[in-house]
Amino acid sequence: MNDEVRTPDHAVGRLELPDGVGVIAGSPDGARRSVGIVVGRFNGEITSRLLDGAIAALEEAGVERERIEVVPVPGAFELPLGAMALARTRQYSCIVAIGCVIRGETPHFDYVAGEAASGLQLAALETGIPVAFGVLTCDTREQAEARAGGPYGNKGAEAARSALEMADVFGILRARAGQ
Ligand code: INI
Repeated sequence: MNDEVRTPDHAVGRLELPDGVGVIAGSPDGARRSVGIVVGRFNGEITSRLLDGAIAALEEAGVERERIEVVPVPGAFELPLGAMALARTRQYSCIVAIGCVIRGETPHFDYVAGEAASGLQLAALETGIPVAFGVLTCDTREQAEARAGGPYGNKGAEAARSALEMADVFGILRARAGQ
């Protein structure tokens, strides 16, 4: 599938699980799930493509379009607050955060990208709702285009599948705990 393409920097082999151990593995199954998406307007040409990829992947996984809700925010810096607000409603199985940060001349990039990453993780850890990181952090616009439906796939779609997979794992664990 084109949107799973790895860059040459990454190892291509699949995870090999040893025999004889219990494995609790989720799958990106979207049936009966509601999904919240928070998306940055900054670098909107790129984030629009990531958003399209995410929605297509969710629908492909069985999420009904009417059960996808999108919250646009100004930029990547605002993604954690948006994700936290969505997660706290407890109306969504998972949240997909989409943004694009491109390095400029100043250290601004490091603050925006760093806060987006740590804030999104915090939103997930604080609420227990999976939050996927569909945020590109690139040196150039070309690198971003390559990962937003270009030769290196669509990272919005990957994030959407990751969010569904984690929601599924949580569902399995909750069922086993009798919750
Ligand atoms: N926001 C982004 O999403 N991407 C960027 O590349 C970016 N740059 O480079 O400045 C950016 N800045 C805006 C930031 O996310 C906030 O919206 C803004 O600082 C207001 O809080």
